[in-house]
Amino acid sequence: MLSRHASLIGRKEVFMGKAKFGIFGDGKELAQLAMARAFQLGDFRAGYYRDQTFMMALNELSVQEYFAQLYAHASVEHEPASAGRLMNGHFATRSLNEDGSWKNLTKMNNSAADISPTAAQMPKLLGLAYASKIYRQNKELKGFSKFSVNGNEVAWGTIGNASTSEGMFYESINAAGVLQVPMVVSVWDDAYGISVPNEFHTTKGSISEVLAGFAKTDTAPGFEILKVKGWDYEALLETYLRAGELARISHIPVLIHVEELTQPQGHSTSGSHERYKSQERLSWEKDWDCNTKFREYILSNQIATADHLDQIEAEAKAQAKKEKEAAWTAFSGEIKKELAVAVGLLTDAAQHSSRKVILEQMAQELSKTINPIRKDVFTTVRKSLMLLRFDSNEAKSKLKDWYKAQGSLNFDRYSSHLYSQSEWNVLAVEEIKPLINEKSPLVDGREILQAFFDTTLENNPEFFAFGEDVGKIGDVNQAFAGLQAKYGEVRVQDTGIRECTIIGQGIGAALRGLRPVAEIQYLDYLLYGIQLLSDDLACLQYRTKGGQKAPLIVRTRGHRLEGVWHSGSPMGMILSSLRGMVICVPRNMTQAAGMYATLLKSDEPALMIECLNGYRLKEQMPSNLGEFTVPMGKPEILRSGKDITIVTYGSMCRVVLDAAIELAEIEISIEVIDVQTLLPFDVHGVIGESIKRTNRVIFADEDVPGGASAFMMQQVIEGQDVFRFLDSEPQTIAAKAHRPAYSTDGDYFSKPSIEDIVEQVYAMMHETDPKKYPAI
Ligand SMILES: Cc1ncc(C[n+]2csc(CCOP(=O)(O)OP(=O)(O)O)c2C)c(N)n1
Ligand SMILES: [Mg+2]
Repeated sequence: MLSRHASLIGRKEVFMGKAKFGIFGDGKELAQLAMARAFQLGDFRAGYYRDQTFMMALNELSVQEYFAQLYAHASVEHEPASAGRLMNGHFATRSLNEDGSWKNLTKMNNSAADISPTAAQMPKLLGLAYASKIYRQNKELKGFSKFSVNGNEVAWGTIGNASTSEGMFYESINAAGVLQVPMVVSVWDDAYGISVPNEFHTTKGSISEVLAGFAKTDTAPGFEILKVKGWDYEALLETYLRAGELARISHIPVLIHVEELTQPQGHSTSGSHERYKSQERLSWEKDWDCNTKFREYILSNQIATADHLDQIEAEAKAQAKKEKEAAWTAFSGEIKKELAVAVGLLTDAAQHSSRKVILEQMAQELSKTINPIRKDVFTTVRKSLMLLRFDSNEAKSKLKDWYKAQGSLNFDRYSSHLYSQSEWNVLAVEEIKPLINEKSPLVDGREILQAFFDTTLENNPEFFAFGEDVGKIGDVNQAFAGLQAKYGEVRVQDTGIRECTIIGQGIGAALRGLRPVAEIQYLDYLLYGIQLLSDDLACLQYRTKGGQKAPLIVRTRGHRLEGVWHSGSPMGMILSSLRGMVICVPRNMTQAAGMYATLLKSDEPALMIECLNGYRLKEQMPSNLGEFTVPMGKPEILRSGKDITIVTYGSMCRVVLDAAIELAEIEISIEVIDVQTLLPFDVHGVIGESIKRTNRVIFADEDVPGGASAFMMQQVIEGQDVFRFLDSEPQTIAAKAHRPAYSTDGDYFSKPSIEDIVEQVYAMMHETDPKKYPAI
């Protein structure tokens, strides 16, 4: 009843204009009570916006916190799930202490941080369940007692009936069946997805029927598939306790199809369901409302009297109202205080200004705002500072100082935690140089990686790797060759061809203290997983304001090889969608091994793009593998020069270095810089310093024009104050806008070649000194 009244009041708050949007859990209460009964400490939930009752039943969400999120109260204390960063109905518990260290998750009720895209909770759910399997099977993880007790933890998922149409849902279900992980998925079936009924979503209109082929048999493992009515409390309890037991004890995945749920207030505040539901359906929903049915059940079984239930409801309603008011007072009180200070400072500044009348009027209007938000305050202050631009007095300075101080508070409120703010952030990892001398053996690049993974598997029990062909053959380029035989299938694992859930498997496992390397076989196939990386992993720390972390390393290989789908280098796409992750672009395998070591010492998620053509190139084997680290955000000058700086990364380093040799023969001196990591990007301004020496710069890569080369240019030109040192227009060199055509000729005419670089550099020199460098 408390949850129901929170929903009913919530909708009114939106219609009164106190919140922008509302989506509520009414009509799904009873099943969630049953799920909460079966949920145990250490378990995880990954679900969606209907789960408020479950969270409240576990005492992980108060009604006050619920309303704080509805109002977008930008405060961890008041809104612990997202600090006001997410729409209402996005639930999360805080796995981390304030310093970013892990809490003891086995002593908590855990909920992974929700995201809005339908079904995108599923791949992560798979990973959360899979972590239990790893903890149970890898006996060396006994010391990881903060995260698991013998893998007994169940991952509980929830999803709407309509959202099961997404590919991610089926991919996750299949993977869970293959992996046999303790995952219990509840489908809250209210027969609709917004306005669209089940017949348009699901073959046969029933998800449990469609999934029947996944059911386990006496001889073949699979799913336990259960069906239950969402208003039948006894059956719900029995179903959930049974599901929990099967998953917990035997690691059998379970699907619970919860039918006959309702939406008393329709889908959300965006519309009314009277528009698309028949009168018959609407009246059925009224009669079969789970709370109404529960009341009938209690009365008919004489568990409580009608008076008692009325009293409970009245108390629940009063409590919901009281907590709503407390949430509003806390939220609006903070802003009203800021508003009062701003009005005071503005009025003072007005007294000394020739724009007194208009400034006073602005202050007055601001003070009269009904339900003010921060935007009202700061719009007025910023507009007034523009009006005061010719003034110079103490009152104006005070206003300006206050505005500046609020700027850093607002940065913390709305923009902090894109990257880790803990002591384990990547920038804090100390550089340790690789030990190489003339006696160091010359080996294939892939052997360096293989040796690195070998020592890491040996020394870090929480480290493991999985992906397509990673297990038995040790990945398609052999960096894990022989390591499954040495460390077992739990540590080095083959998966199905399912990039999206490979990523989800990694996210879920990393959320539970493990250090997975999830492999995507080729960079071009990252597209299958990039939605999840973008929507879930990259923004995880940000959207929980440091409440959760998942330091997953995604390993892939890209750049130069052959053809449209094996040699793409879609770095601009990656950079734009994965802010919040570290993006490593090592030029060789020694650098890659050092970067992996850095990442494993940090708590940030990362994407590692190895050079496809680098595995068989010779490199010297360092003697301190696993120890040496490559600093993030620190470019390396590969060749010094005085005429032009060329900034590049990955496989293009060799192409540019070869071009630099040819250019040296015609007396053009090129400084070549490898950025090494695109995110973070050159944090100490190494490139800017180089440009101050050469006064010319070209940003080169093999992405499309305007992709990552444009990103690098923006970072340097806007971020490193070099514009005034440039004697030539800064330029980019990129691949053609189309994907690379097949074979060597296709590559030559699609990607930047040595000749392309030589000619573009020469043209730049020609422009500066046509006599010395006549047109070719
Ligand atoms: C990928 C994606 N597509 C569309 C939406 C918009 N959307 C939000 S909820 C919803 C309907 C979901 O219905 P269902 O899964 O049955 O859950 P219910 O709301 O009925 O509980 C849609 C289409 C979304 N959030 N994500
Ligand atoms: Mg639905």
